[in-house]
Amino acid sequence: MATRATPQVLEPLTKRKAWKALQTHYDKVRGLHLRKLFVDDPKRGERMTAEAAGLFLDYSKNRITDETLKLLIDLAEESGLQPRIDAMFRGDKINTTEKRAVLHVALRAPKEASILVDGEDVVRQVHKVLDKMAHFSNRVRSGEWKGHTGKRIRNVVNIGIGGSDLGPVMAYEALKHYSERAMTFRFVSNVDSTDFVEAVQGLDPSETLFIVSSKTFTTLETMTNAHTARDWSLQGLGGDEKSVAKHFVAVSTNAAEVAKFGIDTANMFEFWDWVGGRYSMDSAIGLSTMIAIGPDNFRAMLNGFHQMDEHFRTAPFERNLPVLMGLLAIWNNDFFGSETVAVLPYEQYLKRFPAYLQQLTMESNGKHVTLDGAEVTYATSPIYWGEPGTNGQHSFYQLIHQGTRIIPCDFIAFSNALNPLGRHHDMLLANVFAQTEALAFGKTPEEVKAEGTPDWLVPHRVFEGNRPSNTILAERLTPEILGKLVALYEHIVFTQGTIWQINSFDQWGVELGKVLAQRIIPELESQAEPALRHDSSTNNLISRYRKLKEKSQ
Ligand code: G6Q
Repeated sequence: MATRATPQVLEPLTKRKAWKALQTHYDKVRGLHLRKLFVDDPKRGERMTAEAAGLFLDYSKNRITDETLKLLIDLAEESGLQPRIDAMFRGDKINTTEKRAVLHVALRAPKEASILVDGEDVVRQVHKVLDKMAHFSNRVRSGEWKGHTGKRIRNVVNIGIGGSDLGPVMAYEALKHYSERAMTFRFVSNVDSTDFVEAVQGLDPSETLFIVSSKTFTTLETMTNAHTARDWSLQGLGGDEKSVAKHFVAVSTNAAEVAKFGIDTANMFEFWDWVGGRYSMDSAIGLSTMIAIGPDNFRAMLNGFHQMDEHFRTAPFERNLPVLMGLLAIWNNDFFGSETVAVLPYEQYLKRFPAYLQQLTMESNGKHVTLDGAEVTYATSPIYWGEPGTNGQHSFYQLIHQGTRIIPCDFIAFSNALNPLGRHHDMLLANVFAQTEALAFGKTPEEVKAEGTPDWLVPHRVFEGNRPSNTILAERLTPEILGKLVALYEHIVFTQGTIWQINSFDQWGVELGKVLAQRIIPELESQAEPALRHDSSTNNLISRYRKLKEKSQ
């Protein structure tokens, strides 16, 4: 266990010594070009790299010097990063606004570990649920678990939203290569009825299992979809209420609501309030993932998560992947003023990874007050976005190369294809390397002219370069590597949240939406004209909707 001391009283971020030093330093280095940095230090591309748990990180194409790195690490230390890491792993209630521990790391702790929350060993609870999930997954996969009419289950539909959907969808897509191809997996999240209708299109209710995934079991979208699914299932199975037990299971922290819905709590897979929704894909929320890839692959994924956890907890900051990437993102965000980060996986199976990261990063660190409730005076989470390469290259990369904004990029690539075909993989990887090179070094007017470009066209073909990127290389996308990648970004978020001194684990912005919609629903559904008491815009929109609806009925 690392032993850096907790700073007695944490200064506000902009008053910290390292922050001020970084400001002075930024004025000195902001004009430096990556072209020069690489010429001055021919070994830079080998030096500014780090490797852990099978992930290789090249961060040399960031606009940094050795001094920048040193100051960023000073900032992490001055911000009490190590003590806060230790506090998380210990199970301290660091989610102060919800008075909860933050223990997604316990979800992948080995059996022999022990972490106490309110006197209970949560690792024991985790493994109990994992075993129950494995038992159930095996029964469904083998056909031992039968539907109401005696047929085996061939279709699994996960119903959930936000943290109870994005992880399962992403993991299913990412690990499709390892999935049971004889089964169909679908996901319903949106309260838009189209989502449900399309998800069950062509499915036979007698062969379909619904997993209702909801931490609270009260979320409007999920409960609406779950009731619709119940009706669909019952209708297809002759209306026998007993069939629900064979076609519905729940993943939740709320046993009372699960029972109220009619699901036998014996078929409920539990998780706990110390697992945040967006940190839950490796909890029971991953039941659909486990059924798809099997318990062994699921455990391999957990092992990957755990390896990255251990790296984050114990590695010195200068070699610590999540710490380095978190700090570099802060450098780009708070000093260069970059407002977004593009995540660009060159692996088709990771097509939902950027969408998954949007919730993880932005719901966690899209905050405007510090832990003490004071308004922040600096930018917090950048906007994360992205698409798999090379598709993005034929679309928005134009702006990344030649637009007026600086968009730091995370490129993610693998040395081995899961579906090798001829020269495809070399071509794919050539594109990754070419992009990072072009972004960093660009093309000068002299180079463009030397290609015989007429003078009037030269400015259009110039690439300024100096655009920062990280490259993450791994051997191949396996369940274990996926676990490592997700844990890497979880801990990047943690690192950033600690420096910004915000609570990365609450989501009051999401709660507000949940409450407001509940107020408006009766105003849309009531027979009598409701007395609307919103602002004039909202009142008008509601009235218009009611009129249009009436007209078409
Ligand atoms: C995640 C958020 C949010 C949550 C959904 C679904 O961190 O809290 O995205 O996961 O609102 O909530 P339930 O799982 O309770 O239905």
